[in-house]
Amino acid sequence: MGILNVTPDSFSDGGKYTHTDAAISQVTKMIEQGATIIDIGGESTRPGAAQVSENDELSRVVPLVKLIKAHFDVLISVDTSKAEVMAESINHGADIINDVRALQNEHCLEVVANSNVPVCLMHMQGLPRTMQNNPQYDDLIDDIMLFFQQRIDVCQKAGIAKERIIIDPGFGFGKTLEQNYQLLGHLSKFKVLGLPVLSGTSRKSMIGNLLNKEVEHRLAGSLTTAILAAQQGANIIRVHDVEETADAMKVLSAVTQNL
Ligand code: 7PM
Repeated sequence: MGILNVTPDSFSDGGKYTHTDAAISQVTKMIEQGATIIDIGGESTRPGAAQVSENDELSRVVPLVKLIKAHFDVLISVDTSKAEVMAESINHGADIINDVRALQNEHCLEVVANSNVPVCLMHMQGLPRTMQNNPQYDDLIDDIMLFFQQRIDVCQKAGIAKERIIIDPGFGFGKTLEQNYQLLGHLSKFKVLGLPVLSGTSRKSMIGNLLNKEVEHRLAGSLTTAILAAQQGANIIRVHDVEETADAMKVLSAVTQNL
Protein backbone atom coordinates (compact mmCIF):
# COMPACT_ATOMS: atom_id res chain seq x y z
CA MET A 1 0.00 0.00 0.00
CA GLY A 2 1.51 3.29 -1.16
CA ILE A 3 0.68 6.47 0.72
CA LEU A 4 -0.45 9.34 -1.49
CA ASN A 5 0.43 12.73 -0.10
CA VAL A 6 -2.60 14.96 -0.06
CA THR A 7 -1.56 18.56 0.25
CA PRO A 8 -4.03 20.86 2.03
CA ASP A 9 -4.64 23.03 -1.01
CA SER A 10 -5.11 20.19 -3.50
CA PHE A 11 -7.72 21.11 -6.06
CA SER A 12 -8.16 24.64 -4.85
CA ASP A 13 -8.90 26.80 -7.88
CA GLY A 14 -5.45 28.30 -8.04
CA GLY A 15 -3.38 25.15 -8.28
CA LYS A 16 -5.81 22.65 -9.68
CA TYR A 17 -3.84 21.38 -12.66
CA THR A 18 -0.54 21.38 -10.85
CA HIS A 19 -1.98 19.27 -8.05
CA THR A 20 -3.73 16.96 -10.49
CA ASP A 21 -0.48 16.39 -12.34
CA ALA A 22 1.41 15.87 -9.11
CA ALA A 23 -1.10 13.27 -7.91
CA ILE A 24 -1.06 11.44 -11.25
CA SER A 25 2.71 11.32 -11.38
CA GLN A 26 2.98 10.16 -7.78
CA VAL A 27 0.42 7.39 -8.32
CA THR A 28 2.02 6.36 -11.64
CA LYS A 29 5.36 6.06 -9.91
CA MET A 30 4.03 4.06 -6.96
CA ILE A 31 2.22 1.60 -9.27
CA GLU A 32 5.37 1.13 -11.37
CA GLN A 33 7.28 0.50 -8.17
CA GLY A 34 4.89 -2.25 -7.10
CA ALA A 35 2.04 -0.70 -5.13
CA THR A 36 -1.27 -2.52 -5.56
CA ILE A 37 -3.23 -0.23 -3.23
CA ILE A 38 -3.07 3.58 -3.05
CA ASP A 39 -4.04 5.07 0.31
CA ILE A 40 -5.48 8.58 0.05
CA GLY A 41 -5.50 10.93 3.00
CA GLY A 42 -4.06 10.64 6.46
CA GLU A 43 -2.77 14.15 7.06
CA SER A 44 -5.51 14.87 9.55
CA THR A 45 -4.69 11.87 11.74
CA ARG A 46 -1.13 12.73 12.67
CA PRO A 47 -0.38 13.09 16.38
CA GLY A 48 -1.37 16.55 17.56
CA ALA A 49 -3.15 17.46 14.33
CA ALA A 50 -6.04 19.88 14.19
CA GLN A 51 -9.42 18.66 12.98
CA VAL A 52 -10.34 19.02 9.33
CA SER A 53 -13.91 19.97 8.40
CA GLU A 54 -16.07 17.54 6.46
CA ASN A 55 -16.27 19.88 3.48
CA ASP A 56 -12.51 20.33 3.38
CA GLU A 57 -11.92 16.61 3.57
CA LEU A 58 -14.55 15.89 0.91
CA SER A 59 -13.05 18.43 -1.45
CA ARG A 60 -9.57 17.01 -0.94
CA VAL A 61 -10.34 13.33 -1.14
CA VAL A 62 -13.25 12.80 -3.54
CA PRO A 63 -11.59 14.48 -6.57
CA LEU A 64 -8.55 12.27 -5.98
CA VAL A 65 -10.68 9.12 -5.87
CA LYS A 66 -12.29 10.13 -9.18
CA LEU A 67 -8.95 11.02 -10.73
CA ILE A 68 -7.22 7.78 -9.74
CA LYS A 69 -10.24 5.72 -10.76
CA ALA A 70 -10.24 7.40 -14.19
CA HIS A 71 -6.54 6.90 -14.86
CA PHE A 72 -5.44 3.69 -13.15
CA ASP A 73 -6.40 0.11 -12.46
CA VAL A 74 -5.34 0.04 -8.81
CA LEU A 75 -7.13 -0.47 -5.52
CA ILE A 76 -8.05 2.80 -3.84
CA SER A 77 -8.08 3.02 -0.06
CA VAL A 78 -9.44 6.12 1.65
CA ASP A 79 -8.01 7.07 5.05
CA THR A 80 -10.97 8.76 6.74
CA SER A 81 -13.11 8.67 9.88
CA LYS A 82 -16.01 10.67 8.47
CA ALA A 83 -19.18 8.88 7.32
CA GLU A 84 -19.87 11.35 4.52
CA VAL A 85 -16.34 11.05 3.15
CA MET A 86 -16.66 7.26 3.31
CA ALA A 87 -20.02 7.35 1.50
CA GLU A 88 -18.88 9.73 -1.24
CA SER A 89 -15.60 7.86 -1.72
CA ILE A 90 -17.40 4.53 -2.02
CA ASN A 91 -19.86 6.11 -4.49
CA HIS A 92 -16.95 7.20 -6.65
CA GLY A 93 -15.22 3.84 -6.64
CA ALA A 94 -13.07 3.57 -3.52
CA ASP A 95 -12.19 -0.07 -2.86
CA ILE A 96 -11.19 0.04 0.82
CA ILE A 97 -12.10 2.26 3.77
CA ASN A 98 -9.17 2.78 6.11
CA ASP A 99 -10.38 4.19 9.42
CA VAL A 100 -7.97 5.02 12.24
CA ARG A 101 -11.07 5.30 14.46
CA ALA A 102 -12.31 1.82 13.53
CA LEU A 103 -15.82 3.03 12.50
CA GLN A 104 -16.53 4.50 15.94
CA ASN A 105 -17.71 7.87 14.60
CA GLU A 106 -21.37 8.49 13.94
CA HIS A 107 -22.94 6.72 10.92
CA CYS A 108 -19.67 5.06 9.85
CA LEU A 109 -20.87 1.54 10.65
CA GLU A 110 -24.04 2.05 8.60
CA VAL A 111 -22.23 3.53 5.62
CA VAL A 112 -19.77 0.64 5.43
CA ALA A 113 -22.48 -1.94 6.19
CA ASN A 114 -24.53 -0.56 3.28
CA SER A 115 -21.59 -1.06 0.90
CA ASN A 116 -19.53 -4.08 -0.02
CA VAL A 117 -16.04 -2.66 0.46
CA PRO A 118 -13.49 -4.02 2.93
CA VAL A 119 -12.64 -1.87 5.94
CA CYS A 120 -9.44 -1.53 7.93
CA LEU A 121 -10.10 -1.18 11.65
CA MET A 122 -7.13 0.49 13.32
CA HIS A 123 -6.46 0.58 17.04
CA MET A 124 -5.87 3.97 18.59
CA GLN A 125 -5.77 4.79 22.30
CA GLY A 126 -7.11 8.29 22.95
CA LEU A 127 -7.43 10.94 20.28
CA PRO A 128 -4.77 12.37 17.94
CA ARG A 129 -4.30 15.65 19.81
CA THR A 130 -3.41 13.99 23.13
CA MET A 131 -2.79 10.31 22.42
CA GLN A 132 0.99 10.47 22.84
CA ASN A 133 0.61 11.99 26.30
CA ASN A 134 1.55 9.06 28.58
CA PRO A 135 -0.37 6.15 26.98
CA GLN A 136 -0.96 3.27 29.38
CA TYR A 137 -2.11 -0.34 29.03
CA ASP A 138 -2.87 -3.18 31.43
CA ASP A 139 -1.37 -5.51 28.84
CA LEU A 140 -0.55 -3.95 25.49
CA ILE A 141 -1.26 -6.98 23.29
CA ASP A 142 -4.28 -8.22 25.28
CA ASP A 143 -5.85 -4.75 25.38
CA ILE A 144 -5.49 -4.29 21.61
CA MET A 145 -6.73 -7.84 20.99
CA LEU A 146 -9.83 -7.13 23.11
CA PHE A 147 -10.43 -3.91 21.19
CA PHE A 148 -10.32 -5.83 17.89
CA GLN A 149 -12.65 -8.54 19.19
CA GLN A 150 -15.14 -5.91 20.32
CA ARG A 151 -14.99 -3.90 17.10
CA ILE A 152 -15.24 -7.04 14.92
CA ASP A 153 -18.30 -8.06 16.95
CA VAL A 154 -19.91 -4.61 16.58
CA CYS A 155 -19.17 -4.62 12.84
CA GLN A 156 -20.66 -8.08 12.35
CA LYS A 157 -23.79 -7.11 14.27
CA ALA A 158 -24.11 -4.02 12.05
CA GLY A 159 -23.97 -6.23 8.95
CA ILE A 160 -20.28 -6.10 7.99
CA ALA A 161 -19.15 -9.66 7.31
CA LYS A 162 -15.92 -10.76 8.98
CA GLU A 163 -14.51 -11.44 5.50
CA ARG A 164 -14.56 -7.68 4.86
CA ILE A 165 -12.45 -6.74 7.89
CA ILE A 166 -8.74 -5.94 8.03
CA ILE A 167 -7.08 -5.18 11.38
CA ASP A 168 -4.23 -2.79 12.17
CA PRO A 169 -2.64 -2.31 15.63
CA GLY A 170 -2.02 1.38 14.88
CA PHE A 171 1.68 2.03 15.32
CA GLY A 172 2.21 5.46 16.86
CA PHE A 173 -1.42 5.97 17.80
CA GLY A 174 -1.38 6.20 21.59
CA LYS A 175 1.75 4.09 22.13
CA THR A 176 5.12 4.92 23.66
CA LEU A 177 8.33 4.13 21.78
CA GLU A 178 8.77 0.99 23.85
CA GLN A 179 5.15 -0.06 23.32
CA ASN A 180 5.48 0.39 19.55
CA TYR A 181 8.43 -2.00 19.46
CA GLN A 182 6.72 -4.44 21.81
CA LEU A 183 3.79 -4.40 19.39
CA LEU A 184 6.03 -4.97 16.39
CA GLY A 185 7.72 -7.88 18.13
CA HIS A 186 4.37 -9.52 18.86
CA LEU A 187 2.52 -8.61 15.66
CA SER A 188 2.02 -12.28 14.73
CA LYS A 189 -0.26 -12.71 17.75
CA PHE A 190 -3.05 -10.84 15.97
CA LYS A 191 -3.13 -13.52 13.28
CA VAL A 192 -5.21 -15.68 15.67
CA LEU A 193 -8.17 -13.46 14.77
CA GLY A 194 -8.02 -14.97 11.28
CA LEU A 195 -8.11 -11.63 9.48
CA PRO A 196 -5.65 -9.82 7.21
CA VAL A 197 -3.26 -7.58 9.16
CA LEU A 198 -2.17 -4.14 7.96
CA SER A 199 1.03 -2.62 9.33
CA GLY A 200 1.89 1.07 9.08
CA THR A 201 5.26 2.13 10.47
CA SER A 202 6.71 3.98 7.48
CA ARG A 203 8.87 6.98 8.51
CA LYS A 204 7.08 7.21 11.85
CA SER A 205 8.41 8.67 15.10
CA MET A 206 8.99 5.17 16.45
CA ILE A 207 11.83 5.04 13.92
CA GLY A 208 12.86 8.69 14.14
CA ASN A 209 12.97 8.73 17.93
CA LEU A 210 14.86 5.43 18.17
CA LEU A 211 17.49 6.42 15.59
CA ASN A 212 17.42 10.15 16.27
CA LYS A 213 16.81 10.81 12.60
CA GLU A 214 14.67 13.28 10.71
CA VAL A 215 11.93 11.98 8.47
CA GLU A 216 14.05 11.96 5.29
CA HIS A 217 16.59 9.61 6.92
CA ARG A 218 14.24 6.87 8.11
CA LEU A 219 14.31 4.52 5.11
CA ALA A 220 16.53 1.81 6.59
CA GLY A 221 14.54 1.82 9.82
CA SER A 222 11.26 1.73 7.90
CA LEU A 223 12.40 -1.22 5.78
CA THR A 224 13.45 -3.14 8.87
CA THR A 225 10.00 -2.71 10.41
CA ALA A 226 8.31 -3.69 7.12
CA ILE A 227 10.32 -6.91 6.93
CA LEU A 228 9.65 -7.78 10.58
CA ALA A 229 5.92 -7.17 10.08
CA ALA A 230 5.72 -9.18 6.85
CA GLN A 231 7.67 -12.04 8.36
CA GLN A 232 5.05 -12.22 11.11
CA GLY A 233 2.23 -12.46 8.61
CA ALA A 234 1.26 -8.84 7.94
CA ASN A 235 -0.66 -8.86 4.66
CA ILE A 236 -0.61 -5.16 3.78
CA ILE A 237 2.36 -2.87 4.41
CA ARG A 238 1.52 0.84 4.28
CA VAL A 239 4.54 2.80 3.06
CA HIS A 240 5.93 5.95 1.51
CA ASP A 241 8.94 4.22 -0.10
CA VAL A 242 7.28 1.74 -2.42
CA GLU A 243 10.24 0.66 -4.56
CA GLU A 244 12.55 -0.13 -1.66
CA THR A 245 9.82 -1.90 0.31
CA ALA A 246 8.77 -3.99 -2.70
CA ASP A 247 12.41 -5.09 -3.11
CA ALA A 248 12.60 -6.06 0.55
CA MET A 249 9.33 -8.01 0.25
CA LYS A 250 10.63 -9.87 -2.83
CA VAL A 251 13.74 -10.89 -0.95
CA LEU A 252 11.67 -12.03 2.03
CA SER A 253 9.33 -13.99 -0.27
CA ALA A 254 12.28 -15.72 -1.93
CA VAL A 255 13.26 -17.01 1.50
CA THR A 256 9.83 -17.95 2.83
CA GLN A 257 8.62 -19.61 -0.41
CA ASN A 258 11.43 -22.11 -0.10
CA LEU A 259 10.96 -22.99 3.56
C1 7PM B 1 1.70 12.80 9.74
C2 7PM B 1 2.04 11.94 10.77
C3 7PM B 1 0.84 12.40 8.75
C4 7PM B 1 1.51 10.66 10.80
C5 7PM B 1 0.32 11.14 8.78
C6 7PM B 1 0.64 10.29 9.82
C7 7PM B 1 -1.77 4.83 9.70
C8 7PM B 1 -2.92 5.11 8.97
C9 7PM B 1 -1.81 6.95 9.29
C10 7PM B 1 -1.53 3.49 10.12
C11 7PM B 1 -3.56 2.91 9.01
C12 7PM B 1 1.23 8.20 8.92
C13 7PM B 1 0.21 8.85 9.83
N1 7PM B 1 -1.09 5.99 9.87
N2 7PM B 1 -3.81 4.17 8.61
N3 7PM B 1 -2.93 6.44 8.71
N4 7PM B 1 -2.46 2.58 9.75
N5 7PM B 1 -4.42 1.94 8.70
O1 7PM B 1 2.37 8.06 9.39
O2 7PM B 1 -0.56 3.15 10.79
O3 7PM B 1 0.97 7.96 7.75
S1 7PM B 1 -1.44 8.64 9.25
